Amino acid sequence: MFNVQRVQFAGIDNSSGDNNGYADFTSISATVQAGDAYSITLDGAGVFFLPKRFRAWMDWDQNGVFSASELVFQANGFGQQSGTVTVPAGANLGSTRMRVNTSSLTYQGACANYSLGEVEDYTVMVIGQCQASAGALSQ
Ligand SMILES: [Ca+2]
Ligand SMILES: [Ca+2]
Repeated sequence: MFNVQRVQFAGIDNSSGDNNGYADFTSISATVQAGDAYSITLDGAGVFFLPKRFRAWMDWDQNGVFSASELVFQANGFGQQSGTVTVPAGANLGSTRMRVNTSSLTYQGACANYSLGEVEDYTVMVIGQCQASAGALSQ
């Protein structure tokens, strides 16, 4: 047991427990706006004396590859870890895959196979920057 226990990001709040290495939660989605920043919190379960390393990627260009520049979060410790993810102003709009992982002794890549940890995928819907405006009451 060494797994991603809970993922919170932009409306996603999924307490998944142990999914035996990998879980496809792409049916769960968050909606984010290009150019805006959102908090992310990842929690894990494991062995008390091993720190947990967390990473998250967003496939902003939707090319099916998590590149180094798409690593949006990285933190380690014994408890839950939080940070901020800023959606690039130029991110492609629409369905974007988010991948999170946890590992112990070293950080792992987005496509790594490794023994101690877990990987989960989610969907992030990127919408365009809101350009609303409103007038004031004048007399
Ligand atoms: Ca899990
Ligand atoms: Ca990509």
